Amino acid sequence: GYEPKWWKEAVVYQVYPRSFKDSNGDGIGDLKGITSKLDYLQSLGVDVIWLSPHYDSPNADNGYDIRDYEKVMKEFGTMADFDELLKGVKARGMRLVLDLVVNHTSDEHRWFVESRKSKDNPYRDYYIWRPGKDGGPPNNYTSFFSGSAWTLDPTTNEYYLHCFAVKQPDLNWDNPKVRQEVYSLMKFWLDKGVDGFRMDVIPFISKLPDLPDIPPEYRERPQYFYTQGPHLHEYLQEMNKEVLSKYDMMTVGEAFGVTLEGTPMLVDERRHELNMIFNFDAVRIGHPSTPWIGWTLPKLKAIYTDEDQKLDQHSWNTVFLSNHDNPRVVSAFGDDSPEWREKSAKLLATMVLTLKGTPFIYQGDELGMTNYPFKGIEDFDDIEVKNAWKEYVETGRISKEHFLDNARRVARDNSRTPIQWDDSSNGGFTTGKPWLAVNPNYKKINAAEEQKDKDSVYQYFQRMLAFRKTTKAFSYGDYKDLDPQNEKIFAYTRTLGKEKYLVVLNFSKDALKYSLPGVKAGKLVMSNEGAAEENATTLMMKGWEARVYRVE
Ligand code: TEU
Ligand code: CA
Repeated sequence: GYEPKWWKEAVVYQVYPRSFKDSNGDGIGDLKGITSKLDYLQSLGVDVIWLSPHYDSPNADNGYDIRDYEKVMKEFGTMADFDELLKGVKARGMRLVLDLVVNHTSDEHRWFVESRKSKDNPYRDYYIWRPGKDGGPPNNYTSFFSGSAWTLDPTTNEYYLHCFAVKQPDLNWDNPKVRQEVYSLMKFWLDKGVDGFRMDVIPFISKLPDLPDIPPEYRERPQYFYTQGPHLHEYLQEMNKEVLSKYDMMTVGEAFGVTLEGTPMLVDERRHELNMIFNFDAVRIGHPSTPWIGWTLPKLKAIYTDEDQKLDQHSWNTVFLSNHDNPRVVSAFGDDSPEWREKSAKLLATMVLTLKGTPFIYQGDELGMTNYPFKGIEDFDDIEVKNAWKEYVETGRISKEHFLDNARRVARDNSRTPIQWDDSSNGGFTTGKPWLAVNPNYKKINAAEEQKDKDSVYQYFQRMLAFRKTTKAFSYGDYKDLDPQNEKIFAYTRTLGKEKYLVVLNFSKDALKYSLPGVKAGKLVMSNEGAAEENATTLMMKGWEARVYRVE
């Protein structure tokens, strides 16, 4: 069985500070805004708050480009505001986890400012510099934000590596001084009392020796190549020894480009690296690809079964279907039409909170917030989409309509629109002009409304979270998919000793008569519909109906 740990029983809620709550009317969410909503989060019933980057940054990539790791972004407030937030979180019995972005820094970080000055600057080797080759960049690495991953710096006439934006130079982890700097900044925050880190693109930190070209089979998905550096595990074990092992904390690695087979290497507790990782197979099912190819329920179920089978009792999993890099969960996996939005959002909540692994909820999902009705490219803010527009549309490689069609479905800005607090102007997010437009559906979909309505998505989350908290089988129970091929019904059990729960989810708007394979439903303990058959083997499932039974 699994060794019990608080982070295996916790539910994590991700806050994207820029879009959470603005306290001073400048249109940008901030730390004081978050503090003012801690009662809301506590009454929702989440255990851990993961804060997307709150550090000093010029915001080329909304804080994922850090200029100073030991300073608070001025738009978000001051260190005193941070201390106040942390205190407020702890006072409510919750925990706070920070975003650790150390594969790269901002080009405005003082290390890079020094590094680019001259080839013999003491900070030169903090980053990855190479001379050009045949009049071009050193190799064929591409950036996830379009174009080459190399930029020529005129001062020294050498190129620096950036797997993401031009303003996000990659750190050179092979330099022991860089590693010590990182451990020291981690301790700075841990000593303040934070409870852990989510680690941004952590498997990219070890680069391949001599930086060979991406071979053809990896060109469409270079992340699986960038994660093959030979020292990744050595560096994480060193970090564990010097930092992680000294605190009662949790770590979750954003394992972009790591296969399921490679996962135990990062999370098997006997290896002393990370506690858990985000695997992208489910959240990115059918994406990125142009056009959007969609997904099927059997494919999604196969991923969960595969994860369950490839991770043993020494490796812990995570469950999530959304974050700040992906569309809204109800738009991507449910049905965001007025008729089915609430029902399907509740069904997805039921699933994420009863599958095996620590669940991560993204802000606004508890309200059933939806994708944004983007009209043209001018409605977007994100560097990823804007750069891709230049690369594909402005060069005529992809038509405008085709590009926008895809962006409306998958663009990161879908999930970055401000939280809809009430039906006042700008959804009560700000008294000023929001940095990114509020979804016009805020009059209907907002926290104030949902807190009053016992049938709301918010109150369903509340009940589901409370139920999960008292039910260890959802944390540690065995998982079994009862009907892997079924195109519409997802039925599975979670079993811990004598305790057994059955979850039945109708992933369609059709009413269905469903015969349970080899199990009898017992007492109905959770449902997004109300009363239903009990002690039965045949269930009449309504569209997007979700039920949880206790099996006797
Ligand atoms: O994301 C890296 C990542 O895994 C990708 O999903 C990436 O965001 C991009 O969408 C690839 O198409 C992390 C952060 O979560 C993201 O917000 C940052 O932009 C990125 O790293 C760089 O720090
Ligand atoms: Ca503000």
